[in-house]
Amino acid sequence: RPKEPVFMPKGDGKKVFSVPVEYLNDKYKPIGAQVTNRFGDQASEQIPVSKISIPSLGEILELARDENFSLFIPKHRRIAGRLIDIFLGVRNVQDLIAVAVYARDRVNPYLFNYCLSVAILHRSDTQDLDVPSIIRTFPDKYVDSKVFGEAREDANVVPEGARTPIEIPKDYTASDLEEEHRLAYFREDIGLNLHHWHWHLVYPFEAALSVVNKNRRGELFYYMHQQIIARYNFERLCNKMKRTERFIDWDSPIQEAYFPKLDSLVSSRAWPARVENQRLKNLRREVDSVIIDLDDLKRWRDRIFAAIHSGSVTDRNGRTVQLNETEGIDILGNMVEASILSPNRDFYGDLHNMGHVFLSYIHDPDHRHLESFGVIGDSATAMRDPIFYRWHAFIDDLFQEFKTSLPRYTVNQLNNPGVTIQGIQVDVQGGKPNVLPTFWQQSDVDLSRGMDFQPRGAVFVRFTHLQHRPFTYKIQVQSNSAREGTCRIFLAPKVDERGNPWLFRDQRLMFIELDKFKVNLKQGQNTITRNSSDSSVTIPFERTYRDLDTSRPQGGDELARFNFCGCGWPDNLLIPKGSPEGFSCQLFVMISNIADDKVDQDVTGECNDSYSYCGLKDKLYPDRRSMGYPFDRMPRNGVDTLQQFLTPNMRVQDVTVKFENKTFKPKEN
Ligand code: CUO
Repeated sequence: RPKEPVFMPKGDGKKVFSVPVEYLNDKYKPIGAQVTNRFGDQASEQIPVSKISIPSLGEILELARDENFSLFIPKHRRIAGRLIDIFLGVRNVQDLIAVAVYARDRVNPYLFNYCLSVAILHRSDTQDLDVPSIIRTFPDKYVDSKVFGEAREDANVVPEGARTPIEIPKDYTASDLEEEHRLAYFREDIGLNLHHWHWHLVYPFEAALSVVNKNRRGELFYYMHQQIIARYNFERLCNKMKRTERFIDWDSPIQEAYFPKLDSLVSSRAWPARVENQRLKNLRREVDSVIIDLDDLKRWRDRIFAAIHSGSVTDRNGRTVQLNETEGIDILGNMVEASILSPNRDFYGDLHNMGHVFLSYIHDPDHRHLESFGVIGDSATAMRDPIFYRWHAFIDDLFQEFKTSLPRYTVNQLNNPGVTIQGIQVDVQGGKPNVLPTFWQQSDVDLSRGMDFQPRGAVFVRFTHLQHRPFTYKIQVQSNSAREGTCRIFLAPKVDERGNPWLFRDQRLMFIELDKFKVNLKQGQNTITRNSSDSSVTIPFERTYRDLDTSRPQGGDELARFNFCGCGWPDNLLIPKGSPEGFSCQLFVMISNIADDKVDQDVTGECNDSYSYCGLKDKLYPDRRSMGYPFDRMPRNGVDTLQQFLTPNMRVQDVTVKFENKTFKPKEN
């Protein structure tokens, strides 16, 4: 349709949508022809957009285009659910393009991006489509707002090719006067926040049942966030700080402050900060339809504790559902989060999500200052704030209360008769055995796609993040027969914050999963060799940042896998920072009995390399054991220490994580 107006998709410069006049916003209808001339000349290809009868957007338009969007706010979730349904409901990709093009210029951009991403992830006919990474679309959620002014200036003044990356200082949100700032490198890590955003994109808690109802999603909500807390506490100990304190006294002032230094490019406002000693208050925010008392939150908490202690929940039809050993944690995960799979959302409420909302409005609970929510109100930014970890430490404690009530693993459930681990060694090329070096690494990302109204061309920013040398596990195993097994590798600090040896009941919560993979043992002596880069927890650095790197091919199979595969712990944070003097850790390796691990399904194919925290796309969770096994339960009687816990198929090796305060430039490393 060459005569019709054309809109340029942001950033590309080569392809334009040929948009029917009827789809144009009223503002642009009268000047349709000028819009054509403005962009049409530069287009090398026009993508036709079909004229279909567009479903009414109704309530979806109630969120203005320049407001912020949060999945945790019930009204926002509801309208997101409606837009996702529209995107999922259209018959084919042509119609999806049509309705997306129509919505693009009317709907709130954050809402639009989220809903289209969820739809593309879940439609069978869009499995080979690329969802641009959120950092490409909304870099404002990930980097210091200061760089955008500079980036704009560079893009306008400095010719492409002559631009040098704009450096984001490693410490830009606080100074060392603030003790919590020692953890900023972790909380503000871009890959970490991208992982969290992706996880919630893959596991939405409110949408069509077919989208939400994934295998063991409630349990995975518990486990992935439990591991976040374990990893955060590990980092805290490395930095000579004690474990994060559960946020349980909701009437007391919150000591931790946080000033995010982020500006929203959509709302042209700064993300609100939280000064120290703020208290939660009842929320009276008509504008967001958030009218809720702190007492509501407390009632939900008490009902959930009562359910845990009674071992059963009451579903919405008044029936009793047991919280048993296998599915109990999954039910509880959905109930606490809460997802639409909660057995009874009216009664058990929406505890975890509304906790995010209460905390995110602490600075303006009744909207008198016309302020939006803080970073903890958005899954893309929540992990930046220290209060996120305190809230999730409370949430995790609820789950642990339940786990404590479960039968302990017997020796039979832990042992793998005939399999003995005889030795473990970790090697780093050119380094000492069992010493893992960490350091600072700089990387460049291109922000130009997320910035409007500027000449084209890449504008790179350079940021600094934690990194470690790749390493290799070498595990000596004796087996009395040829067999399969599951190798499970975890790491924990060797001593607690006072330097005392751990009780197993406490240390078990500190174990972070490093890897999990199937092994084929032959009869006799075996040496298992495994590279850290193959971890089932992480995705490679290149994938975390994949579509930031414009030099890489942007097509084919790699793209198709990106969406789901964008979920995964960032490889650069696989192991904690350690300390300059060398931080003592215990590496735990277990080879469990495959008979109780195995899930019969075909796991070949897409994106099967970060399943520990993210599951497998359209498949069952590929490990039948409870997530976190063997550390998810209290120990059997008589076991007080890790050594006492061990059966012959387990072994512990002391390792040291040694941080070198050196910064490597990109490519130098
Ligand atoms: Cu991931 Cu609270 O669930 O942020």
